[in-house]
Amino acid sequence: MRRSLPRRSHYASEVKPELDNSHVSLIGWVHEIRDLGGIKFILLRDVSGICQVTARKENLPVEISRKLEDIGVEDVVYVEGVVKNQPKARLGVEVVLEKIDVLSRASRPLPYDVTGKVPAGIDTRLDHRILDLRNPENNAVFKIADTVLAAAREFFRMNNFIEVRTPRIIATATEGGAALFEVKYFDGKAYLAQSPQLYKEELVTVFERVFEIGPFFRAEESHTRRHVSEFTSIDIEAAFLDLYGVMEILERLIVHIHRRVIEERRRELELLNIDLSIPELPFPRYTYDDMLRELEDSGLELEWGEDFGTEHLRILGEKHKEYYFITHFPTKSKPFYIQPCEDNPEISESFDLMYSWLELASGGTRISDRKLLEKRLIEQGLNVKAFEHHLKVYDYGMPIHAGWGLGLERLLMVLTNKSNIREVILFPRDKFRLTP
Ligand code: AMO
Repeated sequence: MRRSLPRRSHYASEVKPELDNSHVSLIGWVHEIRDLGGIKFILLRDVSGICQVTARKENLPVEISRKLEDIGVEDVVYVEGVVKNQPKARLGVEVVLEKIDVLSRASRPLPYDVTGKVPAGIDTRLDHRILDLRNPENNAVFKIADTVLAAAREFFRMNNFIEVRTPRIIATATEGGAALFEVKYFDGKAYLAQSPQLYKEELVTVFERVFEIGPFFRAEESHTRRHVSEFTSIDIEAAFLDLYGVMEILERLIVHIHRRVIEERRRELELLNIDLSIPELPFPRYTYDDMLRELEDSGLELEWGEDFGTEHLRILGEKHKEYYFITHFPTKSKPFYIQPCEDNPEISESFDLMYSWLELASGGTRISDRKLLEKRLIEQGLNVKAFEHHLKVYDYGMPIHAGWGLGLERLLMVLTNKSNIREVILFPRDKFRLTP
């Protein structure tokens, strides 16, 4: 027999002054209890928000009063009552309790304060992640993430991209060997994919425009606030475009995401105290050489060809506070698949999308000529034989193509104004964290 499930008439956020005198039923978690003797306030939380339930003991049957004595925070409860306008309550309204049932009891005391009144550092928060996420401010980030992902998919479909899924278990590195996770694979070994790079390039010969959103893995030795071992990459690859074409797609995607987040997540933005606006197009574009000159002017010189370190990025970020592109990096600083410029092969058709000092995405035009790709593999000290399957595809008709990879979590840090990437990942993984 099917068991009867508790049913709510309204979500907490739907309890509004318009419902004055209506009878409602709610289900949720007990967020907070305030007991003033004769009167008890229960803040009831569900996915939509928090609503005040007021129990005046003198008006209640003994049996219900007894149940109320026993209520603890984070218990799951079913509540029935009548809505009353109450200017003193947080939503201008309260539910005057008539009935309460405990559907599931939480242990007490709980190891962590969900309300956030007891401040906790990021490690304590992550150790108790599920309780931490029950705090509406902390889970607001992930409701925004939900909108970001839906908006990205919507944008890609509108622009004729097809969603693909490439392997996470792979035989060769694409983004440099150092950060590879090795896994035992039956009697041999394999690696966890660092990006969908080679597969997405191959797939443009079938679908012309592809995108993928998925987890990728990097064995990052350095413990920073912007690197983790498992991150989500939003990747595209498009035939018949060069770096300029895909940069335009990227900036339009960012604008589309801002627009959707503003439209759909007003409550979450308010909770996080964020005044999000739609960035202006086009984003400013600077070359690597422009940036080198800026650094020189600030007294922090960098040798041509070197990658920007954190201290360089911090200086650039002080002047460029929002979204901007850096283009034409030295070829030797970029992966083997990036196209060198025809008129100066020392420079590549590459770019990074930045927000202040944070790198959000990188991409570029790819090499579409097999001979040149083989030459670049050798120059980078890679084993050409290991790439045989990939190289063959270049004999089957490989168009000019370009693409990029955008770190979802880095973008979320920008949208939610968080300074540690771990805050925008449900269960982050880094060198020092494999649980929960
Ligand atoms: P890249 O290695 O620059 O390029 O990665 C692209 C974007 O992914 C994010 N990212 C990370 N986020 C969190 N933790 C990490 N350890 C981490 N590593 C990368 C960043 C970064 O900008 N195949 C190319 C992309 C392309 O050319 O299409 C690539 O992987 O936001």
